[in-house]
Amino acid sequence: QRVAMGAQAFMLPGFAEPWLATLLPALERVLQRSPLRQMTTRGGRRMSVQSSACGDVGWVCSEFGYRYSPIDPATGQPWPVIPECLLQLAQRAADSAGFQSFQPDTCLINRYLPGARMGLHQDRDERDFSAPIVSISLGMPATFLFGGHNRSDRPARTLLQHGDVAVWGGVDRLRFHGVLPLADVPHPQLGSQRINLTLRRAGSNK
Ligand code: MD5
Ligand code: FE
Repeated sequence: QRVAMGAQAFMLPGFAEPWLATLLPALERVLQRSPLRQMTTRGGRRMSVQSSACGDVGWVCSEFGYRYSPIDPATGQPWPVIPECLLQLAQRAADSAGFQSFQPDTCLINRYLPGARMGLHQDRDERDFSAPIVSISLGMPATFLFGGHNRSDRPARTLLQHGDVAVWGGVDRLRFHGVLPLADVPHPQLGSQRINLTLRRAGSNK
């Protein structure tokens, strides 16, 4: 099943389910090496989500701006590698949405606790906008806001639930998007949190 949200934006309900039994323990191992932390935006405000990453580079955000770094500033070490099962899931999802041979080099891990949100924004810190972005939702459901190419375009709302995968690329790659404040409806397995994994091709320069 594939639900179109745009010409090249798709929601794949439950697509991650066959991978969850291996994905969740693999994610725990990644977070033991590069723990979740709250980052500060360019404007000096603390983000309400907690973040980490894996891959050749990881997205880091500070008062000095946003960039992809090969080193986790919290540990001084390279980021953990992207687990094989996560890579495979992302590639299969990209294929299903019409993006062949997706080679992600980074996965951003965002944890939302009740009340956490993400304001409308565009993802434009990657070098390569030709690759899609694959997003995997785990834990509590969240209302995703899918806007247009202008911040003022009224966003559509989609519920993203445990195991859902979304893929954005091509003409939809730079659309504004965000997440409404998370309601506390504990998930049977993951409890009072939502974890979102976004796999991207940042185009590392290392
Ligand atoms: C989330 N995360 O649910 C979302 C899912 C982020 C972020 O937005 O930047 O960490 S990724 C949604 C996304 C990515 C790229 C393009 C579009 C949506 N889009 O065009 O709507 O934590
Ligand atoms: Fe985003």
